[in-house]
Amino acid sequence: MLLPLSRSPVLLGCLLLVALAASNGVLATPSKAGFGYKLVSLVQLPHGGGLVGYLQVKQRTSTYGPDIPRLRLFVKHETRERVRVQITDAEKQRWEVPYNLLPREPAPPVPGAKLTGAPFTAGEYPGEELVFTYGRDPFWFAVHRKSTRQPLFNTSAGPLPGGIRLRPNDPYTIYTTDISAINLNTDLYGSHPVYMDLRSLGGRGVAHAVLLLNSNGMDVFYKGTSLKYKVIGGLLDFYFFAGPTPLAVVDQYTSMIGRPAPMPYWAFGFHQCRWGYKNLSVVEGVVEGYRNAQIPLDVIWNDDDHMDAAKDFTLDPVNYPRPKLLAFLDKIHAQGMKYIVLIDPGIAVNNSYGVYQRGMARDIFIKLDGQPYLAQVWPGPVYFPDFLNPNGVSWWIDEVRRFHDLVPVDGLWIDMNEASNFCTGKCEIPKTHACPIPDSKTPWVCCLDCKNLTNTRWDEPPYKINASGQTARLGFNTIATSATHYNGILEYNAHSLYGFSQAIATHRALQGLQGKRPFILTRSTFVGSGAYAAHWTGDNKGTWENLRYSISTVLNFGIFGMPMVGADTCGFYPAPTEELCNRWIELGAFYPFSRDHANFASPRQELYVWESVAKSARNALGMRYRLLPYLYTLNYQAHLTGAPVARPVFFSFPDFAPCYGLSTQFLLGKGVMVSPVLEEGATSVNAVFPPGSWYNLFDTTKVVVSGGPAPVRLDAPLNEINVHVYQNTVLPMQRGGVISKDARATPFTLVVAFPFGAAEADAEGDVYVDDDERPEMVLAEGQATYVRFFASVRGKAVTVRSEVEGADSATAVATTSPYFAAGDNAMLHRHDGVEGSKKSVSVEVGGLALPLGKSFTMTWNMHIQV
Ligand code: MIG
Repeated sequence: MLLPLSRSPVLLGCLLLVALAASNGVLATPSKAGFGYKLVSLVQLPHGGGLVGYLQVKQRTSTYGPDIPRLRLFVKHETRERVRVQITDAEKQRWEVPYNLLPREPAPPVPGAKLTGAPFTAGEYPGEELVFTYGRDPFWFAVHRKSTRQPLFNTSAGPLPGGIRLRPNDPYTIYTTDISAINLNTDLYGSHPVYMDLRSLGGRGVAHAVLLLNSNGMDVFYKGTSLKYKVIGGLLDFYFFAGPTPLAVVDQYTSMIGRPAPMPYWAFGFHQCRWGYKNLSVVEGVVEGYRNAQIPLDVIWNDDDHMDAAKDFTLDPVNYPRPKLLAFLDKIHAQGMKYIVLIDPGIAVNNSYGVYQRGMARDIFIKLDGQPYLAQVWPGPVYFPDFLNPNGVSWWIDEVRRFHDLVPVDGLWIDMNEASNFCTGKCEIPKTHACPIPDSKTPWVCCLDCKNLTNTRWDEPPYKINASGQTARLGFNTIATSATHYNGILEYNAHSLYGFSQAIATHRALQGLQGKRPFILTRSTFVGSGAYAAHWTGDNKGTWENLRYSISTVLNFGIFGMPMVGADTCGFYPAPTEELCNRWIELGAFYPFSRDHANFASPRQELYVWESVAKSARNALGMRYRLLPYLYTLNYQAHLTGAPVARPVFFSFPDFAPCYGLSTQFLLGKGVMVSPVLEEGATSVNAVFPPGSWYNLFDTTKVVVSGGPAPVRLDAPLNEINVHVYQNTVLPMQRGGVISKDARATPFTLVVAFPFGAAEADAEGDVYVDDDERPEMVLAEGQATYVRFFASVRGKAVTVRSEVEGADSATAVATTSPYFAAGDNAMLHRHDGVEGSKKSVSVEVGGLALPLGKSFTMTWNMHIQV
């Protein structure tokens, strides 16, 4: 529930008063004496099936409509570390996130056969890690940790411990909205009603998470001592994840919502995009500009400029003629570069447009009053395909296939899928004037004839969430909330699932089509989107403030299970300064998803435009490309365990409370710290380092030995960014290059970092290698290799040992020569420490070749003088 942008991703403290779900019946927990519900029965289902109980309303109210008289409570410890508490109408089924979109354990149906079990009379219901407790009259519930009895959540709104670091903001509105990301404290493109809570207890950091799985609009109020959810539909379906470490939390969370999608290797290369590459020659010139400047570039993008009259899946015959585009793609593909284009969900209403005709023939558009719902986006009048409709999905898969036959794109960018509409309400094509294709210079002017819908409870619900900062119109600049999807599903309920459902359909389309690992970039996201797509943070501004916000947004998405994320480097609009663009690429080079993108009205901001920016880019992206094997290994780990690629510092140092609120620095993986300059005019940065030795990756002779929370002042001249590797780390690196395909063919180097001056210490690391084309990212013999590195320094000897996962016949290669040699390229650099007589023991082992899919073990014995 941490909205992007405005705050650090840390919630400290706990508490909670739950909720209220209005609109087809209200369910409310007690706030005033005599109100709320009482628990009238409770049974334990056999075979660990959970608890089922019934709640009776105590005294009816009609604040937001009639109360639901009887509620059904369902509690289940679904895993050791996860408990689910679901409250819904006992008599009739309510809307919930469709199980086919987000597969999960079913709850018993309502209404259903009477559930029988043994009466449950105990005061608490323990699982392995978490305990559910409750009160009968009035009904309340709480969840606490079994081991420590520490309370995590309590609806009786008692006083709770801990300080809160979250900036109070009333309310946090969650409802997918196309509102540019420069706006703070508002609903944005995605819906993630989840938070992570990290507390320092007796010097130890302890984390858990709470998800309210619900796709309806909601306001969440944070009062400093409590949270209140005001949800306008669906169920109260809470999931509690026990942690207790931040990594355990994301592991537990993504095991439920879906593991992050594996990304192809090239996706970790650098991407260049712009709205307004008006023809193919301009695009060719950009690729050339990067080559000439020797700045890495893997992927070149088109926004909607390649389209014929802004219509999806078409090519502008004049500016992007197909034969020329194909020749260009042949050329860049041969070099290992990739090409991605944008599509919008709105399909132009146009009888001579095949995509539209086929959609009409298959009846797959969202409807209002029995007719396709008419909206307006870039092509003018449009209909929105319904991705909840199985025919809509198969139609989409077919359209993607047809487009791919036309243009062999390597991925798709799905924009505007909140969904965004230039009009509001029920609209018609005007009879009196033409409705032209909107000019991108005067966007957002609705040319349809529209009337606001005020006549249904879905358009004007009794409780108005604060969507778009408006208090009146839920359907403002989106699909009317009384419109219907497949099977009569209301837009009111499914609104925030639109981008999620489109990402799933697009993923299926690309996967089936290419037999390769799909790459999809989506703007609107929901719980579980990370299993299908990458995300960029939307329309940001080229300001220092927005540069800073990008970090917390990126970190939030890592926690949301969507680790492939980045912000538009140098800002989407209006115009970055040269200095800002320097600092932005230095930071952006370390976003998991690294792309420069700009608005048509912005001046050109490709990285070669300014010589100083080019220099910063060569430096920072040069380091990124050397770190590609590490980033790709983080991608593998994200896919296995949900571990974010870019992480808050507290993920590795949960006991180091001074880093809890830190969103000016972050970690890549476990031990690579990025400390960017975020202030105009600064040439140094005050960085916080958890205790230990941190080696500057650009020059490992520079070491920070941190003793505690006091910030360390680091030099940061205009073209330099500080990136440090933590002690006890073995970092796999290669030589880099300007295209990832070439970079990944270069020799490996291991950077091994020990505590500064230590005579005895260990370090470890790992690397995952595969061909990056297969849809699955798994360790399979002959297809992928996963190597773990162990290094130790004992006295004067450094040993590096590697183990291949799954290899039974490992061979050992050992040398005892003082300076390691294992092949002609092998080298060992020893760096002497900088401080007095103490010597640093950061070493680099080079000349490492990792055969793909082969079992092997390498051992080195290296003696260095320390
Ligand atoms: O109404 O396709 O966030 O990245 O350049 C604007 C044009 C539509 C919004 C996206 C932005 C993209 C732009 N799109």
